Amino acid sequence: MPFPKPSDILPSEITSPDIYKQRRRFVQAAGAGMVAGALGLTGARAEAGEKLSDVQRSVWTLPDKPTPLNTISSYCNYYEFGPDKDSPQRNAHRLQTRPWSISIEGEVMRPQVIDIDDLLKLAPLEERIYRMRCVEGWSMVVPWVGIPMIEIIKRVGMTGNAKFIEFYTLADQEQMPYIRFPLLDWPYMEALRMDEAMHPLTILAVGLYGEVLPNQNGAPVRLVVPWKYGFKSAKSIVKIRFVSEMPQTTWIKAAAAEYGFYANVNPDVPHRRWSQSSERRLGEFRKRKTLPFNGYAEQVASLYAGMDLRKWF
Ligand SMILES: Nc1nc2c(c(=O)[nH]1)N[C@H]1C(S)=C(S)[C@@H](COP(=O)(O)O)O[C@H]1N2
Ligand SMILES: [Mo]
Repeated sequence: MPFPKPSDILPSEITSPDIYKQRRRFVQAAGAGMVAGALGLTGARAEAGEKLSDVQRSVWTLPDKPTPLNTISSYCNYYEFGPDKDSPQRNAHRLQTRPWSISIEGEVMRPQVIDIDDLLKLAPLEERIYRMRCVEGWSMVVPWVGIPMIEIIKRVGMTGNAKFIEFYTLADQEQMPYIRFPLLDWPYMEALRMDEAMHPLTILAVGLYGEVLPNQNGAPVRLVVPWKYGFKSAKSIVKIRFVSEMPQTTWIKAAAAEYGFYANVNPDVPHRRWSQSSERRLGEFRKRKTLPFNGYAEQVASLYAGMDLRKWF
């Protein structure tokens, strides 16, 4: 799966575990002022926009020009906060991202509840510039900050029965104004096959542009799987469950004919109601051709060798 060459990683870019485990993840943003300073020693605030410290550049990155932060954080899908592209931006300030923990259960050797601040110390934080493609036909380029999903899998250890992995997200009527409406089957749940979850491109993101994630982009932690349509990338995860059977996800329950389990970006397989052959990158006028696996074919196509991708869309 070429594109990162280990030789491309300079030793100076690798923070030794001793260092990153001790250091606080959050450095005080200049504008955060006295309040952050007063709370500073715990590092527990982790507000959107706070700068993340010790972020390493990853070789799993593309040379595309990132979409502006302002666009990424204002043109969102997060139905718990409303149905329009700008509703998440308007409503997600109500989300409390601390304290926050993720329960890891099911077919694992060491089931556990991980506090978000411990999760941040599991591995060095990496910045990765990824292409993201929504099933609706728009795309963007996002400089995520996160850790590889494989690090969590290694920490809990999977049993021999673990074949799929489910990501459940928060569904709290107090904080999320649209949970009371049946837009989707709450809580929002997405899932991956185990080898997809273990692929080095699959990350849990905690930031973008070097800063703590805006709530509307899935704070405090969201999945990112860049070769799949955006809806696979579940936001604000509270539970990860290892299972033996392929689950019914939220979008399959909503419209099984339109949203498949795999949801790999595929210009040759139209959505029931529109073509997927091209896309509009936010901020650009002319449409681009959509690439198989969103441009990551070289890295991931082998995961699907021998599968009929029209059937397994
Ligand atoms: N919990 C939750 N996660 C979600 C969604 C959602 O509505 N709720 N929308 C998905 C869809 S359709 C897309 S395209 C991406 C959008 O992520 P972004 O707003 O950070 O670009 O989030 C995905 N994750
Ligand atoms: Mo989407």
